[in-house]
This record gives sequence, C-alpha cells and structure tokens, in this order.
Amino acid sequence: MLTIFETIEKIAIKIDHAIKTEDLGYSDTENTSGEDQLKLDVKSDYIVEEAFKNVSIVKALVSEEKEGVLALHDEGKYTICYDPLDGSSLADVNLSVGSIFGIYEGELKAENLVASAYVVYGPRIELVTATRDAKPKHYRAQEGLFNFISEISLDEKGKLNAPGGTQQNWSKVHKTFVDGLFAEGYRLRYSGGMVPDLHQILLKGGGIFSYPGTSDKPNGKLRQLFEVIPFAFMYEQAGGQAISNEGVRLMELIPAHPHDTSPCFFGSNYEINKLKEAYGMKV
Ligand code: AHM
Ligand code: MG
Repeated sequence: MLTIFETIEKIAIKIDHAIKTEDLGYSDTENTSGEDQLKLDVKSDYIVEEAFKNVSIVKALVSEEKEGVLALHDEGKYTICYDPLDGSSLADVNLSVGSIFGIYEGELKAENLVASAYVVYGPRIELVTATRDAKPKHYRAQEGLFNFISEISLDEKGKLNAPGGTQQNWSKVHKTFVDGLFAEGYRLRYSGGMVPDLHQILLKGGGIFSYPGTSDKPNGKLRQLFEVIPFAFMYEQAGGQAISNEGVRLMELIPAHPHDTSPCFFGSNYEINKLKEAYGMKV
C-alpha cells in the first residue's frame, strides 16, 4: 500500500503542475457519463495511468473518465478506481479541485475496498490516506515532499452543512431536513467540489455533506466506485457515518456497473442520526 500511496504523491505533484500550466478549455471528447471532457481531465487521467503502469501490485485501473477496465499486471493484487480530477469545471474560476482513489482487492464492491486516498489541489497540495484499522492520515506537500500533519477524527457533532444537488429538485423531506439544520445554526459551506467540501468537514471537526436523490437525478450524481465508496470509507474510519437515501451504509454498495451513481450522505454521528430521523430511517 505504501508503494501505491507514494505513486499517488508523484501523481499529485504532476496533476498540480498541469492545473497550474495547461490550457483550461474543453477537449473534443466526452466521458462515459456523456459529459464534455476538459483537456485537464484527459491530461490528469493520462498522468494517473502512466504512473500506475509501472506498479506491479496494481492489477487493473478503472477511471471515471473512461469506459471499462484497463488491465495492467496479471500478478497484481489491487484494482484502483479513480477520478483523476474531480470538480475540474471549477479550475477555470480558480476554486479547489481534487483527485480520488479507491483501492479494491477482488470484485469491485464496497466491502472489498481496502484503502482510499484523495488529493486536494488548493492554495497547497494536501493528501489524505485511509487504511483499515486506522484513522485517516493527513499530509501536506512542501517542496515536493508530503509531510504528515495529523490523524483525522470527526467530532460527534459539527457546524458545517454542504447540501448538494439542484434545490428545486430536492424532495420535501430533504428540504425540511436542510432547513432544520440552518435553523439549528449550521453554516452553509458548499463549493461544488466534493473533495474540498468533504475535506473541510473532516478537518473542521464535522458536519454533513449530502448529495441526495433528486427528481431529475433519482440516483444522485456521484459515482459509487470513484467518489462515494472511497469517501464513505474515509468518513467511517474518521469515526463518522456514510449512508444512502435508504439509510444503508454506503460501504455495503455493490455497483452493477462501474459508472453507477448513488445518493449519498457523509457526516459526523449527530447529523447523520438527525438525517435518519428526518427520512424515517432506522437510527
Ligand atoms: P465531476 O466528477 O464531473 O467533476 O462531478 C462531481 C462534482 C462533485 O465534486 C460535486 O460534489 C458535484 O459534482 C457538484 O454537483 P452540483 O453542481 O450538482 O452540486
Ligand atoms: Mg468526479
């Protein structure tokens, strides 16, 4: 796993360089979800692929930017599912973006995720890694080297509320829940980049990030293998919870297709328990 995390560090430095120097415009291609790809998406995807090609413990790669599975090393143990540049459409307005990695052993389903990592490209480059039986670890890059800052632990209750999706398309139950949080004093923190939004909640002690099923997107927007499951693991390892619309742990998801999405809620215990009550789920 150390080799994989060290490879992610190298990838992070290269993607950060690309963000800072390359053309921010659109390419002439679409990804599997039918979204126009930015040149930066294509370049970041290429950087990840090139880096893992030389790592023999990696059996295969699955990218948010590509259909299908890229086989790498027969003798490899892990399949890495990744979003090379999440929130890339925020780069042209100079907001933070990120990369997300889920490391799976065996069939591609949540219970087979053995580790996850994400990188935030903001004023600084930061990396957070999580493995089983340990709290997530937070690193910050300085002159190309990642220095360990601290372990991440969520408080029981936080102050931040990051509610995703188009408000007009929220269910009544969801709107009432979100309004209830604001009435209780929660502060709105939503940049539109799930990596910096979820990172902020993890580092500021807690709160809730939601991307529910909506009338236009009943299964939400965020992809299970590349986005939802890696962060669900992070939140559980940090002492929080991560659940779906039905109140099921996201760590129990079994994607039918690599690009399947799921409604998702990540947070500290108090807020997720409040959500369960509001939605009539079992607490
Ligand atoms: P992307 O993978 O195409 O960049 O989309 C994912 C992003 C997430 O970072 C973020 O949470 C979400 O889209 C925001 O969506 P919305 O604008 O609907 O709130
Ligand atoms: Mg994404």
